[in-house]
Amino acid sequence: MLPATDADPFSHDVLENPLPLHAKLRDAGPVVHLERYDVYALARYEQVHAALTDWQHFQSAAGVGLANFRFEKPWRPPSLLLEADPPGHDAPRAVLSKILGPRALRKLRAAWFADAEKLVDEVLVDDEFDAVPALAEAFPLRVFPDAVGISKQGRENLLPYGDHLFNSFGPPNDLVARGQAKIGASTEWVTARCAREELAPGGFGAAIWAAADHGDITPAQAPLIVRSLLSAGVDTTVHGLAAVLYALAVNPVQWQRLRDRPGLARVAFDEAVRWESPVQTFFRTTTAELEIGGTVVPDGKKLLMFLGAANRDPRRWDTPGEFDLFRDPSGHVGFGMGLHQCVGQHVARLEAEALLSALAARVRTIEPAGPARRHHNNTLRAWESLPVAIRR
Ligand code: HEM
Ligand code: OVM
Repeated sequence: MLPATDADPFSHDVLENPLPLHAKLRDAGPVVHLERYDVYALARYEQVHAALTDWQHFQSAAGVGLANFRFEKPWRPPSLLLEADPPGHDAPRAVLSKILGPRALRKLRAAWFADAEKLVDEVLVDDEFDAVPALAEAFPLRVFPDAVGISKQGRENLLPYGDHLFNSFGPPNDLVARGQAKIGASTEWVTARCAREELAPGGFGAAIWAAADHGDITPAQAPLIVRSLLSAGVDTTVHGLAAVLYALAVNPVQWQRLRDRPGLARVAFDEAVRWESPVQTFFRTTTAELEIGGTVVPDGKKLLMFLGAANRDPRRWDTPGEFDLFRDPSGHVGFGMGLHQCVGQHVARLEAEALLSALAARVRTIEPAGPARRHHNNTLRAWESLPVAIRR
């Protein structure tokens, strides 16, 4: 028998604290019917991992949100990466993998470390500050748009655009309605930034256009691939950095470990991506009648993968609720897995390594200085405010 629930994963209660729903879904069975949306939920690591690594049966081209692109018109032209299947997915993916790969990022490393040190020195003038605007937002906004190569003007559109995009993967609830009312201008601004003549030489954007000149992708594909960077590259790292700062602030023993061994910065970030899962969920669509854990899921159904629940599944992780720099977090699905696994993960890790290294070299203790506040988003586990007190 297929377990079912009328719980709404996109209600404000759940967005404030999704952990109780995650536990309930994992314990209900390998697949659970969400009656409210007629979709199938996967919350255990085994089934989420299996769905992520089987693109033939769990497709993305019908959209990775609740909307089924077979029947509903997408609110923007679909992403050539996220919302595509092979063979169309292959060329855009190959191009971005190279442009955002570890080798290509080596030339940004020194500058990003220097930028992080400058920002941290500015922020540490105060011994109390809000780490969300001061660090988690400020650092990506300082380095990433420059790396893409877009104009300075209008960058305040980036976070609202991403926030609305990640809301739009969920149901058309109040969060989407509020965004829709004011997102038109940001969408126009983002779209305009993707043109060849807008992108500074040497940046990720210019490299995408160079790949079109080289014939690896078509000129018509280039602007949409630039759009993927502006869509997925900012809010994700903001909330990823906020997650690791929160984790370290509430776990002083882990902060001391990082201070003692600054080489743990990367592990700290990946462990925070596991522990918090800044991207909580994505959907897939079944391409055949499937059997999952003994129950039958019909063809053409939307299926919701709870990355955050898989990343804390006690069937896979020891003491999953603990943020622990001595564990090996590899294998977490916070960046996805398989064909669509985050193509920007090396960018995200480099940002985190730069910022955490600068902090660890300067800050003896960091602790909460008031209640942290969440920002509700249908897809992101996001932050509004994270007041901290530091001692140098
Ligand atoms: C894909 C999470 C940072 C660009 C993904 C996926 C996840 C994810 C879970 C898989 C989607 C799926 O399977 O349907 C994150 C997290 C980040 C982050 C948690 C930060 C902590 C970035 C950055 C960029 C980026 C910095 C750009 C520079 C992309 C793109 C895809 C993707 C273009 C689609 C790849 C494909 O479908 O082949 N990300 N991401 N992400 N990410 Fe990230
Ligand atoms: C894209 C895109 C947008 C949002 C998220 C994402 C997490 C990718 O436009 O390709 O990956």
